[in-house]
Amino acid sequence: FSSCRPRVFSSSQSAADNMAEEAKKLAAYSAVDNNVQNNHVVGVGSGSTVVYAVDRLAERVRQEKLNIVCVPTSFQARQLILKHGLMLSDLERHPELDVAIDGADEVDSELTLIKGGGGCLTQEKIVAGCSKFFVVIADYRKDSDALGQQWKKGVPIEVIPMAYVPVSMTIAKHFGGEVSLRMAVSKAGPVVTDNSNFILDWKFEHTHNWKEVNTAIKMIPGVVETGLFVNMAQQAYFGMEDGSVKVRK
Ligand code: ABF
Repeated sequence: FSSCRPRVFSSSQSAADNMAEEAKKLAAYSAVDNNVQNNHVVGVGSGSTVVYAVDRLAERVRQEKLNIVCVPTSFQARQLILKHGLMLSDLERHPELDVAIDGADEVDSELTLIKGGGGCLTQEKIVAGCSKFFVVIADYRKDSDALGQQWKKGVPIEVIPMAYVPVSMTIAKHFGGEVSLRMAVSKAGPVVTDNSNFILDWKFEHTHNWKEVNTAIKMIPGVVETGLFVNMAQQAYFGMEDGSVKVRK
């Protein structure tokens, strides 16, 4: 099974978690209502916030008889599309998308993102890169002035399994911080992505020129993709604690 499976909250989740869930729904509904039109090809992201976006997409298709096609970014996204009876497609049939809607782990003031907390960063970045318009949806906890302020788990980096040690050493040597192999919850072994690769989490110590760092890390032999999305998102919709929606452009 992919690591990009929707998280299941226990019934005893705190009031704070309930508030965050409401905020996710607010952001997702607002982003879908303001950016998806009839005959659109829509990139569907991964994670728990996107679940609300797909709910709203399906509702609008039913109510407005919209003709839309969905391209998934993970096993989880594909399952969501199928579950809602939405039209499933892929990049072979639709290499150019009208809009991609996806979550994020953190969004800074310049719309630079950390993504990949759920392990789906590579296909998410490919689909976002194929879209004319890329919209991020998130609750207020992801709204940040600088990467690392809110999200403490570091930048996910997808690597070819045989290279994870030298890649870890190179990143730590050139950029500092700590690099760890992402282990499955069971600790029985490493997380394996939808592309059969491993994930490293780089806990950086200070802010960087993220455009330069992203390029440099991608050049390391064995690196497949980073969770740094630089100059890719056009808008971010944040559901706020007070029930409002903040849009960053
Ligand atoms: C995907 O889901 C990932 O890129 C990101 O790490 C994660 C966000 O999950 P959630 O919406 O559950 O916070 O978008």
